Amino acid sequence: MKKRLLFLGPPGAGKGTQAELLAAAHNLLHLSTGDLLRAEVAAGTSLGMEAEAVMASGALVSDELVLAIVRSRLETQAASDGGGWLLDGFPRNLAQAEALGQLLEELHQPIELVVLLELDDAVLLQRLLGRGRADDNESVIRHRLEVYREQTAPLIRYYREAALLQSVEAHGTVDTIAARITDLLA
Ligand code: B4P
Repeated sequence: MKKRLLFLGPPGAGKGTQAELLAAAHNLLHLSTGDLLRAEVAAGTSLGMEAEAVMASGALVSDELVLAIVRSRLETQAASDGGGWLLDGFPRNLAQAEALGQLLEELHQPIELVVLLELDDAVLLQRLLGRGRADDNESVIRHRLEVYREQTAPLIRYYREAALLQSVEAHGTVDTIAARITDLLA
């Protein structure tokens, strides 16, 4: 079974929802940069204070900051049991993808599968407005979708050319989508 995974997709596609289920089912380290950043904000660390306003606007937090967080988690995981991991919401742009590639080369842990969750903007908007997180109001969501199209969507081609990408239709119930993803892991 593939156990070094990356979830890609627009905000609200359900990356966090699916990643949590899959990580629990297969004992993978679930690394959500969004969750890690929100934890820093909640703890009031200097990193959190730097990230807070950026997240509230829907823009991306600086690459240096996000990379530092991911590097320390992946190094710890590699040094412990070397078990699998699932990256959720990272990388978000080409610079992050390239830095991740270098880090994984150092750790001798290449990505085995990139799962692209695909969903229409209208459904994304509905889901996010329903979730009601601090950064889930309509104008911020629209900005996050623009940022996704400009900075994150180029990763689709990047990972497709590396023959790592598989797409999943992200309409339907949580269980239906989870089954579609599980089929790709064999
Ligand atoms: P994230 O935390 O990554 O959040 P997201 O993309 O908005 O949501 P996700 O796709 O995980 O959707 P979810 O499962 O929650 O990013 C937030 C911010 O953090 C970014 O804007 C940025 O500022 C910063 N950030 C994060 N990573 C970064 C990085 N690498 N670099 C720089 N900045 C970074 O699902 C959404 C809703 O839909 C939920 O309410 C859920 O319950 C519902 N839902 C899920 N599946 C459903 C289904 N099948 N049917 C109906 N509803 C469903």
